[in-house]
Amino acid sequence: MKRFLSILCTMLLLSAVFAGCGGGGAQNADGKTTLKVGFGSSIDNSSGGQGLKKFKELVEKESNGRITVELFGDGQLGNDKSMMEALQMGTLDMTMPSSSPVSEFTKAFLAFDLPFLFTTPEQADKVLDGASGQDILKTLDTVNIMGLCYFENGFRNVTNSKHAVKSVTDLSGLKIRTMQNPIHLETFKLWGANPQPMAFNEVFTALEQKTLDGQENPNTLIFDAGFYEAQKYLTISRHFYTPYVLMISRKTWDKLSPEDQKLIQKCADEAKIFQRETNRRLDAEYLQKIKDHGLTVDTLSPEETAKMKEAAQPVYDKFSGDIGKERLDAILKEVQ
Ligand code: TK8
Repeated sequence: MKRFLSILCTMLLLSAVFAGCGGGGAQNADGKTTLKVGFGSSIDNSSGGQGLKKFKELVEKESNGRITVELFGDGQLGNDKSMMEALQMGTLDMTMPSSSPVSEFTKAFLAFDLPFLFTTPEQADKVLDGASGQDILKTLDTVNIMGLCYFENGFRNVTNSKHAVKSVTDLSGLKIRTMQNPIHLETFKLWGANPQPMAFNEVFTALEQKTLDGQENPNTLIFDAGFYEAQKYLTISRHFYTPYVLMISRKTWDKLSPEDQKLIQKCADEAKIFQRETNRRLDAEYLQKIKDHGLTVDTLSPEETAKMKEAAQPVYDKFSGDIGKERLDAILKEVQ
């Protein structure tokens, strides 16, 4: 019954969003604009959702209510990939996927999927906000999307229901859900696991039904999506860092006046700072909640981290052509 109701809700919402308005960024007769934003996780509890709320608040205030931002969370409007497709068609105005599925649209984003690329959030900020990150964001131009800026999903950790993972050998044979991304898939294979690419909104059920042993996500989402309820072990491995990419449909963008474009970019940049701070605070807070819930938490030792990094090294070469060799070299220099 619950499932039926949620499907019904989704259908109603979808028809509300896609019907009638005939595309995104609709300017109403009174000159007002409504921007519809879809997101895969919760609006109220996840750091991404709180960042989007900040964006909404700023845009509505700065435009004196001329622009309204409507937020649809929990994958109500689709998953990361299908929402990006809706942006391309102009049936949805904005979304904020993790960077990893974005690489299906433009390969340059694969740079951020490299294992252990960043060790601190400050390193990530520097690359994302600097020339390399901005150059990668610009590649969205080729797919009818305008990239605004990067929010933070964060450092990803492994959970599972089988046994404690303290070394790369402990990953052996574990069925771990990964995002739909070739580097993530290849990396987990190199670590001896049995990776299962899957959309985010299918993960909870698969963990509950034990068709998966585990998954990997930042602490904030492990808590927010309720994965901890179906998992017993968490390893703080920080093996990938995932930015969120805040983006707007090119069709919507082109309908906005230059002043409104400027306003939206400014609010996105401001919300970004708030969101990153919020994410870094919640990462620690939600880890405590996961512990309180009774999960066994291990932190990967520096020696084991080095071993995992070494084992995954082949992906750096294998994907350097897709990323662009010069681009990759520049990033590697910046993180040295
Ligand atoms: C939410 C996704 C999710 C991501 C994943 O929209 O799929 O594991 O971490 O947060 O972007």
